[in-house]
Amino acid sequence: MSPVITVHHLEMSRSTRILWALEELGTPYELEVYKRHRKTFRAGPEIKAIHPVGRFPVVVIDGQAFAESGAILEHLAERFGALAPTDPTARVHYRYWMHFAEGSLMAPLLVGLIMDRLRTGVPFPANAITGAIGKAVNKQYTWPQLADLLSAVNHHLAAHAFFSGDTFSMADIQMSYPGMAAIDRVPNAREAYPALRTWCETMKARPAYIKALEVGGPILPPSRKT
Ligand SMILES: N[C@@H](CCC(=O)N[C@@H](CS)C(=O)NCC(=O)O)C(=O)O
Repeated sequence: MSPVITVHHLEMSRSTRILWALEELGTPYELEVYKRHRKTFRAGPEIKAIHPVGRFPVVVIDGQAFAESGAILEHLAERFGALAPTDPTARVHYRYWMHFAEGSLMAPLLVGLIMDRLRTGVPFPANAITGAIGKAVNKQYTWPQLADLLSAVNHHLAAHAFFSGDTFSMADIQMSYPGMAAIDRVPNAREAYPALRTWCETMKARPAYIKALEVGGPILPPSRKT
């Protein structure tokens, strides 16, 4: 019997990954959609009633609440016996990228985003000073950090079609949010990381990804270039 699954999904967020995984698995699920605050872009506190961490995604499977995207994806892979490689070499890649997404790549991406907001999200004329600080932090810390990390991603994808090697897996879904955010938001990423860009385009063409966006809306917020 199929498990009863409810996805608590925050618009324009990492929880799109869970919708995508469930569409790939072809299993039914219920959806609860939460909106971001228009100014702060934060989520409200209601989700804490479902899971105390108060972050998205949260998935309830047969009455038990699960949080943390990577852990949810691994649980789904085990439960459905799908989208995780069994070959030992592929499993090494799989585990590495499953952890790399949130453990290494997301932190500098978020710092970059926040530093950019010091220019665009602070009123004039204070934003001249805060923007200069943000720009300096990004130049000295964020962009060099991301250059190292994204070069490693690009290097892997230049040699392998997918993150676990030859076959699509949950590792591709887990890497989708930082991978797509990097290509969309990091200066010159499209030119500097062509294998990552091609992989992003391949992922965006998958029917289950397209369905997840139809159901849950865009994965990223609109970019604020000005
Ligand atoms: N590492 C966690 C991150 C969870 C997280 O921070 N989610 C964001 C959405 S992308 C969130 O819930 N933000 C709500 C807020 O900050 O108010 C995961 O991958 O599940």
